[in-house]
Amino acid sequence: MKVDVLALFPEIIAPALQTGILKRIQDAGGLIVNVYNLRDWATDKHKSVDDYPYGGGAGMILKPEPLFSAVSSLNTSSDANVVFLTPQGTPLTQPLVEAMSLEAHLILICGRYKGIDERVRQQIVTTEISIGDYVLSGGEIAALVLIDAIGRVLPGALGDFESAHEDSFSQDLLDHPHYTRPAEYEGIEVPEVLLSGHHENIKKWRHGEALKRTAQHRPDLLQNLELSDDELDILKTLKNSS
Ligand code: 6GU
Repeated sequence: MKVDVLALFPEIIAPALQTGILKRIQDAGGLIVNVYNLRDWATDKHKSVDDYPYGGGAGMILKPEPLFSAVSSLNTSSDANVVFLTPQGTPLTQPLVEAMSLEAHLILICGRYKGIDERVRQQIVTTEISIGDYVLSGGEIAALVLIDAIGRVLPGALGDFESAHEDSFSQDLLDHPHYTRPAEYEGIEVPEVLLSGHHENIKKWRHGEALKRTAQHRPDLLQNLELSDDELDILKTLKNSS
């Protein structure tokens, strides 16, 4: 997969790509990321990429010309998914990440200031994505979030391929608690079932804990699930204890 990023602050993105799983998948050839400065496509002598909004109001708008020429120089075979990172976009979810991970070429447009000229959105943007209901100062960090989330599900990214499928959200529930050694820390003990070696009981305990956490932190996720009687019983004990 190839990802081209158009940004006003490429230096926010480039260093983060040089670490961990993102570096490994790039070194293995599974992912190519190029980060470009949109200013390289500015046409005037001041290299300006933004301008005042028609109709007035606060904030600056990214001009159409640099974005049109940058995208046409990067999208030579016209088959890229041109993604605009914006708080007005479709909320990013794990299924959307997995769908996007199957694409061959993404061009990510990072906004700054008030936004981009609407003609860019209409004519060249194919997907608009938001990473959550809050406002960032620019799309660079959102682009990084998207690249990280996609990178880790690409084939070969995780040493243990299964671990991506055991993730929180791959089963529509939040993750269960985890423990490592020591078995007792400052008097706080690891739940006994985890030391029992009884795989069936461990699996049951983990599922129950995942269910309880989801009910406490993200009850909205349970609306999408058909819960078994056993699962409903677990949630009932939660209600009685709180
Ligand atoms: Cl994609 N961009 C900005 N600027 N703010 C955001 C966002 C994106 N997603 C959530 N907030």
